[in-house]
Amino acid sequence: TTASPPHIALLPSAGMGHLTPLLRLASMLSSRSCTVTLITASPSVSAAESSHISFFLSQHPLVKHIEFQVIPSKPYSNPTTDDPFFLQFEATNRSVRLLYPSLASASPPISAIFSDFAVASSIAPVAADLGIPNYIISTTSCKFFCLMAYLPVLLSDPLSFSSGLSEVNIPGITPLPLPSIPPPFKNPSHLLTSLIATDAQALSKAKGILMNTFDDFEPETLAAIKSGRVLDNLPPILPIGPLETFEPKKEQDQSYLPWLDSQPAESVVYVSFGSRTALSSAQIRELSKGLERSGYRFLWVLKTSKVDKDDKEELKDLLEESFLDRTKNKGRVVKGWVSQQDILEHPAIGGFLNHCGWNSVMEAAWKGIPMLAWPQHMDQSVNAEVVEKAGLGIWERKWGWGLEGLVSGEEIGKKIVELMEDEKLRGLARKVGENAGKATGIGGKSEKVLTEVLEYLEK
Ligand code: BUP
Repeated sequence: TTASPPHIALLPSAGMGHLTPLLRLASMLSSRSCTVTLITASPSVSAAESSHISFFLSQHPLVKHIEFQVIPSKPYSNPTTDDPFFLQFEATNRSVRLLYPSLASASPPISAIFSDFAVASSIAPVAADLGIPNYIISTTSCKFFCLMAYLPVLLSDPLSFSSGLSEVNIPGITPLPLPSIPPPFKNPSHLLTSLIATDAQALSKAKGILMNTFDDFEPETLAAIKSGRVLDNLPPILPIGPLETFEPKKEQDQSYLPWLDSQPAESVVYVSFGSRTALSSAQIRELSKGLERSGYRFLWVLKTSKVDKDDKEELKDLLEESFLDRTKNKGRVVKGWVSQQDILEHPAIGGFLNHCGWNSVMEAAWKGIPMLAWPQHMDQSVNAEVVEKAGLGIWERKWGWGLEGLVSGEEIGKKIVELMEDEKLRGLARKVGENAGKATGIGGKSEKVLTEVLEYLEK
């Protein structure tokens, strides 16, 4: 008998940065004839997550859906954080065992569970009991993954993050400057830190680690972790990125697209800090000054709350009317969800001022768009260094974490000019785009890795 394609269940974690890559992978598997089951936690934190899940399912009628209720955390039950996404990570982990019956009774039987790193510790015992192989999906850079995987070792030494040190050493990879370590990691009892450390300890039980990155983007770090130099008990490291996007052009309000159509090639700076970063009102003002000072055209996606449902402020309350007036031919400021895909592939876009959320980095890499990195939290400073090293962008280290200090409009303006006028960078970024295309094309390194995993899982 000929082998038939596997049945893969995918379990994402909270936040668009986690959901997006899992939906993309689900779509790729579905188009490779796998049976796909998408498992989602309900209720989701943001409106963007629920609308993307519905949209994905409407585009993929063959994909099965299991929705499970998360057992909510008690409000204010955790003294170390009130971040709704972190609380949802914890609640999801606590609730994963509820999936046991539906996973056990699935038909055809599930060949593998592909689950987010942030649920690694809770899915491992379920998968083991059911005898189903579990692959972990890393939605960040390989370099930041190394830091998370090595975190239990670092936490066991109280001096690892001491302020007297300038860098953190992880075997096999280049040292991480201390300021790039996410501040919560310095507190072992922080909810996020303890969750990540617990998940890291479960990695060795997985069958493999699928990563949304590609060999040519992080060659040294990938070589180190693959050869066991970082930790010697990790399963195979499987870079399969950049993950292909499935999102077709949306009909939703995209009034900026006709405007972009009328701008010269590579003349517009696209500004976005992802779905979870709200800049302070003072920083919003400085950024507006910076954009205006730079003299470049811009498309700016503005968010004022961590969770989209709370974002109620209007543009006119955030920016001076005179700014909006003076720049009305030079730029567009938009609120709400945009299709970043459509924007990044638009020929008018010449640069990307961004927080270095890893999905944004992989999208910019694929399109070969030069980035100005301005990390805001979590993995983003480590990602910024990766971006710089890969030749995809520039990073002004002294700006620090975006949420900490205030960067002046003058400095922002200068840096934007540097981004837009650096022809060498533009060439390097284009090359990154070519390499990304090669990796994901037929016979490319990332494509081959995914094909091999699926062949292995065929029944
Ligand atoms: Br905002 C926004 N439109 O308006 P990241 C984001 N995106 O398509 P984050 C849109 O969401 P984490 C919008 O293209 C990317 O695929 C964007 O993920 C898309 O950053 C995704 O870039 C956002 O990883 O998540 O949201 O900060 O903190 O988990 O990295």
